[in-house]
Amino acid sequence: MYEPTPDDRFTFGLWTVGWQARDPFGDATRAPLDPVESVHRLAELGAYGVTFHDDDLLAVEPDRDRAIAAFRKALAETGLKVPMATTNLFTHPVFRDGAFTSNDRDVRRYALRKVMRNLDLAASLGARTYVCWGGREGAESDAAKDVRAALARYKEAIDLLCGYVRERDYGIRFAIEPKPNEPRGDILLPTIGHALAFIGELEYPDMVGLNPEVGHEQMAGLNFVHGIAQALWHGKLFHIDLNGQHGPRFDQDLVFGHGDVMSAFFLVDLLEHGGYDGPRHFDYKPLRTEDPSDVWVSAAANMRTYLILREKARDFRADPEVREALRASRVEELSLPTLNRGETLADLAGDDFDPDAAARRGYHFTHLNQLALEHLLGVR
Ligand code: GLT
Ligand code: MN
Ligand code: MN
Ligand code: MN
Repeated sequence: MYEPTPDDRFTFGLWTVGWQARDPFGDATRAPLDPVESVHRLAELGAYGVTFHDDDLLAVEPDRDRAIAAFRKALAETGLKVPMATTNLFTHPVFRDGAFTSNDRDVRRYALRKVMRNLDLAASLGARTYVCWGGREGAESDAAKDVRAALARYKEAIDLLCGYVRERDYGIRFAIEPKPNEPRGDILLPTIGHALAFIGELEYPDMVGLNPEVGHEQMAGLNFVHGIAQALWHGKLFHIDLNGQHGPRFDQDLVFGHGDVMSAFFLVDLLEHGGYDGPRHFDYKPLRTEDPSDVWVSAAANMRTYLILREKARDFRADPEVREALRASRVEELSLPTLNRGETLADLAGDDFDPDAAARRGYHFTHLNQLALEHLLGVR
């Protein structure tokens, strides 16, 4: 039960299991992890694929060609796929004021080169999605950044990179990952909504979507399930970062479900029944308290939690009492267009609607929510 297989399409960033647990107050508690070991371990646990930043491949082998060759060999031995890749535009001090939107033009030019080089590798490994997390694109003070100019440079960068991918026929789409703050005081494109609006201004909007992360929206106090529903509605959920978070505070990157579990339940319900067919990608950090062996316990926990929630969500949808409660709450009625086909606003005049009578009809949402909670808690 709850044993993951590649058909479940679970993927992990190399930087997740490989996190050495350095934080702003303390040194690493774990040694660097060889990407080759990560690939083998994740395959044994039943994952479908791995994702990486250009620099993740160099964790133990500084020679890029040799590191890539070893990675390719591990992929071939295990059958693990690389559906997504991304660029590290945040660790090196050169990116201290950002990459695509650094005030320093030379840095912006270097950032584009760094992305192009890894796009070539990503394409050769079969990746179809390229994530852009602009963690350093932002500011600590409003005097320091001309935000309108920064957005123009952000657009310039994404437009150029889309052009690069089209020229080379890589078949890759970009996924922007919003985050409100950390490491910058304020990050550009802080939420799903901001990023969606930005995409509408791009030269190739069809090539650009989102990679929302659970914790990042929750850091901003937002409802992640609503954000994902809106991304799906726009056709923009290209990829997703699953993890856990306890409300607005620093980015915790907990194991999926180890934060707001009720939200995780409704998220899985939405992903499974809402038309998302991309990888289920975990972007979490094994706790700093943990031993190297616990890293794999935590990797397995992400997948197991997802599978448990998937089963609970299916049971919830199949439960006759839930169906009755959904009807009583008129949830399905919302899918009915407000005007009939052929009707115009003028036809509304003919309605003999009694607002006082309608105001007496409650929605019984509490019962519906309790049924969800009871499925989640395993008592139904
Ligand atoms: C970094 C960040 C994540 C992003 C990764 C992609 S890197 O670890 O915290 O949320 O998804 O660049
Ligand atoms: Mn995060
Ligand atoms: Mn992420
Ligand atoms: Mn049940």
